[in-house]
Amino acid sequence: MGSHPAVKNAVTSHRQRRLRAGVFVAILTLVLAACGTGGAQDGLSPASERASNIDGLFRLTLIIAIVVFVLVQAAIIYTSFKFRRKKGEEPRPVKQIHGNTKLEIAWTIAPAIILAGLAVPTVQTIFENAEEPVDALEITVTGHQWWWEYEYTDLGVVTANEMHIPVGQDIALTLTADAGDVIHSFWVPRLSGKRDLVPGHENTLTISADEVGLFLGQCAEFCGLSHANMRLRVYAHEPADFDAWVESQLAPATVVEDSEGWELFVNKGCTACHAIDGTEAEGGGLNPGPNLTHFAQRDTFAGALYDSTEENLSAWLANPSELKSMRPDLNRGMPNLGLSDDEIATLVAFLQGLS
Ligand code: HEC
Ligand SMILES: [Cu+2]
Repeated sequence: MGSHPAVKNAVTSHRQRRLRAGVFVAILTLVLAACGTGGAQDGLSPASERASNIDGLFRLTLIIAIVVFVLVQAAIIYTSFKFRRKKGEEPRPVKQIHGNTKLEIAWTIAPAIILAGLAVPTVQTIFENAEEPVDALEITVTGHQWWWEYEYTDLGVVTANEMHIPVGQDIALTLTADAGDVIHSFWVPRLSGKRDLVPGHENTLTISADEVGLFLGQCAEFCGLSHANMRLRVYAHEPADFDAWVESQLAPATVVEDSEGWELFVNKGCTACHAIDGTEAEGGGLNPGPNLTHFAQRDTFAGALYDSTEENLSAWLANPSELKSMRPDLNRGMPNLGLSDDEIATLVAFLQGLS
């Protein structure tokens, strides 16, 4: 016939406590999971000199912060035990005090000295990382809502989202965005620092990789609807492999200009937004999309969000906005072109033939 109210309360609060403990453990697990090192986007395992400089500065700051933390916590614990109310004492201390000028001056000056000290290696790192790159490969990076365009200015290669670089060489990036776009930020934590791409303005950033591998990054400046879907990849190769990649990028597009795929590509208006070098597909316009000349050489598409599989590409052509939030009505992103299943299959085969 229902339990006593007090018993019921005890049961509820016990449950609540267990629930709270469960939530706490879940959150702690998530936070700790984020601390693992060695990830492809982990600034704590730098793979270049500049990223190492930043990492070193972070570690120095962290050590100082830990010392400060331990000292402050120790002082708090010490005072709360030492000056706690003992049995039989008045709730309000008999002797009232107000402030301590010497202590206050000390804890104002001490942080100021620590910060002034930290400023020295900080400024040093900023200058070191801003040093002119030597013998650099030049790439212009243009941030678009919501994908990356790379132009290898000396080599004549244009590609999207996936950057290929040789190991052990400085890569001089010129970072910009089109007028009318918004600010983006280029960040590959293992290869260098972070730098903004500002519409109508050019910033520079030097990156490099000491080892062969795939390094991940993403847009680090909130840039609207698909900011979180604006990812990027940097593939670092041995110089010979990089040269081979450049060669394959410079080869003419493998387009058969009277094929069914090509006809559809032209008739459905893909050519208006997408360039295929060496054909009449020039791209550009109000809402340019990635250069597709060697699209089949890319592992991923749509801001490095999806693997370039037949299934994903079919879904993309059927309704791009379902795979990635975009606003084609505002000239941001790829519109739904109302393609039939047959047309999609033909176009996917065409895209996968662009090697
Ligand atoms: C109005 C311009 C426009 C038209 C027309 C258009 N696209 Fe796109 N397309 C885009 C934009 C913009 C993106 C980049 C979307 C993103 O990743 O945010 C894109 C992305 C793509 C991608 C992924 C490229 C990559 O490397 O990430 C493919 C493939 C593609 N489009 C194929 C097509 C095909 C095939 C057609 C014709 C049926 C077409 N597009 C028509 C604007 C357009
Ligand atoms: Cu962005």
